[in-house]
Amino acid sequence: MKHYSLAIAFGFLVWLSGCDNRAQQAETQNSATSTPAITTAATLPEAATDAAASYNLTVAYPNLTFEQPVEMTSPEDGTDRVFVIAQEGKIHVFPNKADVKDAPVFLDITSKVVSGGERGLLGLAFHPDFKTNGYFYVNYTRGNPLETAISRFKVNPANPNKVDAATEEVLLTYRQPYSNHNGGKVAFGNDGFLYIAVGDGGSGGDPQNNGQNRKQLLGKILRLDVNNTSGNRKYGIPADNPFRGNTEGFREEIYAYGMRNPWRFNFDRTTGMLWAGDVGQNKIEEVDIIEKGGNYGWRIMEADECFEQGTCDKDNLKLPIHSYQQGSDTGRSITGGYVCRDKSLPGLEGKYVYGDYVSGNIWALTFNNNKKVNNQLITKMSGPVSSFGEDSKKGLYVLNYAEGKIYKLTAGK
Ligand SMILES: [Ca+2]
Repeated sequence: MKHYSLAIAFGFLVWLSGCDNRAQQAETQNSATSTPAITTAATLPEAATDAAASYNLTVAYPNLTFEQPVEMTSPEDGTDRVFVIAQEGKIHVFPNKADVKDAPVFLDITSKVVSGGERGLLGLAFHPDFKTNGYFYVNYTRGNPLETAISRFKVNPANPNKVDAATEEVLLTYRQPYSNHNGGKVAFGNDGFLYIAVGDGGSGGDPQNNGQNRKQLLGKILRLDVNNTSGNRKYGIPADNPFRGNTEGFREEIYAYGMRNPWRFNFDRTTGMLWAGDVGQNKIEEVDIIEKGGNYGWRIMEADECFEQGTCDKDNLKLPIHSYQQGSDTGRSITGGYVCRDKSLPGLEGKYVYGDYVSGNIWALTFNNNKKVNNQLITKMSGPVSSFGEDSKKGLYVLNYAEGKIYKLTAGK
């Protein structure tokens, strides 16, 4: 496995990152100190501002513990239910109440999923008309040779908390040449189209140059019209997809390219803007505002810098709105979050809240006209941040991958 592991320090796998250098860095770091790489709040450099004391992480559902949770989301169907993915291949469902006692299995496809490291059941998106059609979409890895499947399932009409796995309709598959960098997020935009995060295929340094190769789906954000079909495809190509009808052999599913591993992206529910955290290689983690047809640079660039060279042609490449150098105080693997629309967090309204898987840091990025104003550390998770989540009231949550607990982001005193 060519991914960065903190197994020595914590007894579980760190994923999403990806190369031998980082594994070596981690081992060096861990053998050099007897304490974990995660720092305490007292040692944070830019961190300890007033804002840091103003936000807390509170266990949202004390009775519930999940096996390696990687996603939390809610359909807008009026039921105020929460859905949580366990990476091995299960989706749990429960009412959004703090004292909820258990979280029954909504869907179990563990027998189909190849899980472990960065593989598994990784993404879930409810159709905008889920309330009437019962459709939802998942992103998971399977098979030998390994591939990603984007599939649709349909909820049991007689039991809204149950799904027959046999309802699966596979829409799209693509080979995964290495076990890491499988992307994972799926979400519907305000345009009603399904967006898919696709990593560069893995190893380290994108050896196949997939990010820049528009004839491949790897290293991209894709956009599909799941309400139509076209030719042999079980989905349509939106009329304004940037490479629709091209004569160069580019994949028409592509919405944006030059991504490394955009593990988590989300739409701002108010503005519709698409925000992604793209996991860095050896040096830099980045936040991108994803625009149609944009080339986000990988592997020419790693965030703001030329990748492994002094100079490179940056023309026509999209730069991140924000980036941070990897380090024990900052982090080593970004987890993209949400533009906060939680009314209980007025101080974070309209800010992009995201974190780092390795350090547990959680920041709020203030922006104006797509430019960064500032970036504040607001709190810190004791454990790996696998994902952020939203409930149907736009409440903001953070998933602790190792503990299996879900935390609500709350305002302090
Ligand atoms: Ca980039």
